[in-house]
Amino acid sequence: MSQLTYRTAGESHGPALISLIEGMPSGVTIDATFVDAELHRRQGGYGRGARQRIESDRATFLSGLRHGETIGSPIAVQIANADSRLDDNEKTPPVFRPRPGHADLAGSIKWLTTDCRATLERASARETAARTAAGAIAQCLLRAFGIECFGFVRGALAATSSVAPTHATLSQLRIARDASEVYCPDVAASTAIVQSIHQAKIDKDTVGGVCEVHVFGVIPGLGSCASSDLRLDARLAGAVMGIQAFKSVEIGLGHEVARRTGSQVHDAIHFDGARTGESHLGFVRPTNNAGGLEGGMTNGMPIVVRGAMKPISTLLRALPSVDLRTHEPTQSQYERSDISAIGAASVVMQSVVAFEVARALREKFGGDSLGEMRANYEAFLTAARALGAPR
Ligand code: EPS
Repeated sequence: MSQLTYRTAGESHGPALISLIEGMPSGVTIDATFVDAELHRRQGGYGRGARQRIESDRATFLSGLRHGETIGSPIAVQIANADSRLDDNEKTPPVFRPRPGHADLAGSIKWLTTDCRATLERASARETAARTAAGAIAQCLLRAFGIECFGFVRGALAATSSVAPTHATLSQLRIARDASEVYCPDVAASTAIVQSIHQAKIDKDTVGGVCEVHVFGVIPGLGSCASSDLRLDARLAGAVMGIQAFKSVEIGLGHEVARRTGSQVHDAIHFDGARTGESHLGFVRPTNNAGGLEGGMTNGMPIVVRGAMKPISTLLRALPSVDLRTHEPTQSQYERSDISAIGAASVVMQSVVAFEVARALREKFGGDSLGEMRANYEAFLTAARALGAPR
């Protein structure tokens, strides 16, 4: 079974979140410490609300592992909610005044109720803990193929970092990112983002931002131009847009491609026979405007994806709304929330991007065990390197 999929279940204030991952080959070492570290990172970042002082997310593996290695069966992961109170009507009352920007209004109409509670419980970004667990597990598979993912905060409001991640600077960047309160590996931009979030708190407002993920070590040929649903760029965009509050996705240059001519966009192709051991197999591209994807397939350059998150839709100062029971004008209901979750969003984005790359890797190299998958991978690389080589 080489189709890698996952599904999550769970409400924000239900007993637990669940992630069910299918299609992992056997023999992959799951670094549970890394999974928990990613869950911990997702809980952090300047601007988070009181909920994160209640929760301390940890992954409990209910199936699919033996002695810390995958066995080829579905992997069920549980993350317990400490703030579990879904059936307590006093602590978790109905919500009749929908928050502009949240799923409240659309969901209440969809499910034919004037109470937005059920909608908001599932729509809540608390669910991203389960996606982070799935993404961290996918990253354990990617590591076995030398693939590394790096997600960070590119900017928020007026602040933008000009940092240009490379494979060679990855460890330094990780240190810089993890030292930043908003997961931005650029001290000046990080300070400015923290300041903006601080100001938003004073103003009873909220802040979104831009996250970026780079994936290093991906060989050419993942994804496919054969069908639109197989294009890896389309899948990455879908995965990123599937994160709560994300409103746009860019790959490589993104929107900037529309402001340049072809000669300023397309990455020249050179060949360096001394570098065939690198992920690009010697096909060196001096620029990476394509973000590692051409024709919906990886081209051996790092994958670069950016996503913009809107500001959190629960504001301390409330916004104009309507009471769903009477249709009278009112103010949106306040629910405890974050001022900004942009740092957390960068962890989630890294996770969902990693999962899509792992899914594409499974599709191309199949196999039921890691050994079989790796043998297929090596055979492909040997054949690819032989293409066009002088005989
Ligand atoms: C969220 C509202 C807040 C956030 C939550 C997302 O939850 P609560 O109402 O319990 O304070 O903290 O995010 C998380 C709990 C999390 O772990 O990321 C929302 O409405 O989307």
